[in-house]
Amino acid sequence: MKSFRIIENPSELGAGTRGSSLGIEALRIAAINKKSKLFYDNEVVTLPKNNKKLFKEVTMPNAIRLKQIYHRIEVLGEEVNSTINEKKFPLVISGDHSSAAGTIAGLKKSYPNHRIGVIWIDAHSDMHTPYTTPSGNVHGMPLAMAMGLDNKKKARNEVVDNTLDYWEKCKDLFDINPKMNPKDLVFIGLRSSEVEEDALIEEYDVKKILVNEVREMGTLNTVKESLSYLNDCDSIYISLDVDSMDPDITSYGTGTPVKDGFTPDEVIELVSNLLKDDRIKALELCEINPLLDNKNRMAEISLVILEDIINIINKE
Ligand SMILES: [Mn+2]
Repeated sequence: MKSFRIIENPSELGAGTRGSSLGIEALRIAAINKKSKLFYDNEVVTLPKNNKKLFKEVTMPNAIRLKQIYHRIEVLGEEVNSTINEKKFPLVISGDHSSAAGTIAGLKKSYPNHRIGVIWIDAHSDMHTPYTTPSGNVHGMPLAMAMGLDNKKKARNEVVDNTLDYWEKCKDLFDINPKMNPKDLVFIGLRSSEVEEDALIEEYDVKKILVNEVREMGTLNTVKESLSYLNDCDSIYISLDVDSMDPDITSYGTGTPVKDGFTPDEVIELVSNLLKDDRIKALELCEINPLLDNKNRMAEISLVILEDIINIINKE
């Protein structure tokens, strides 16, 4: 049995569309309606809301709210680190995906000598930087932060000094930069990335397994291939963006939906089987946006995914 600690991180500072900080509350409501004990049987730690910052004017257009996001990923990273130190398994539920930079940093802080692997189940590659981002939304940057990449070769933005100060702080979080290597990253379900990100994926030959490839080889072989690719990693983190799923099968209750993704069952099979490997040390689910949804469907589907995963793992 794994002893889970749910870390609720109701922050949406990194998203371009408002509402993902409500994803956690939406998940709780789904749990109450479905008589789920997810938030009752497991220990829950809730990080403070930080929505007030959204009333402030944007001063860093190439990395919007980066100062506040830096403070948030630090707080989240500390919580992930203390959860692991207390021999619990962090199940992070976040608003927007910029949080992942904090979770990876927390894992690296717990295991500074470990080689960290990351399995990124997401429609997007989230490898932008302030130099390359077309939107300025930091939820498209957490992997570049964790890997300490600037991608100046593909720069399109003139980035102002203050932004760079905080970008450096984010990369240097907990005085470890980089936290991981692009060779230790696996994309599963990637189907929407921009040319600047594609250049990095090509330069570092990042491993990716597309939705149709998962279907061809099956979820179990995908799990085996991902874990054997990360053979030299000591600790692994799984990041699950709900937009990895097909919005036409699931819901459009997420900020940046992309068609032709996974079914919920495929996600359950992937994640529950990945978690059987003891090197998996943290799991995160993010980007539920109930304001974009119809009758809270994405939260209900996410609840089923989390419950099934925990049940399968605890039956082992
Ligand atoms: Mn994402």
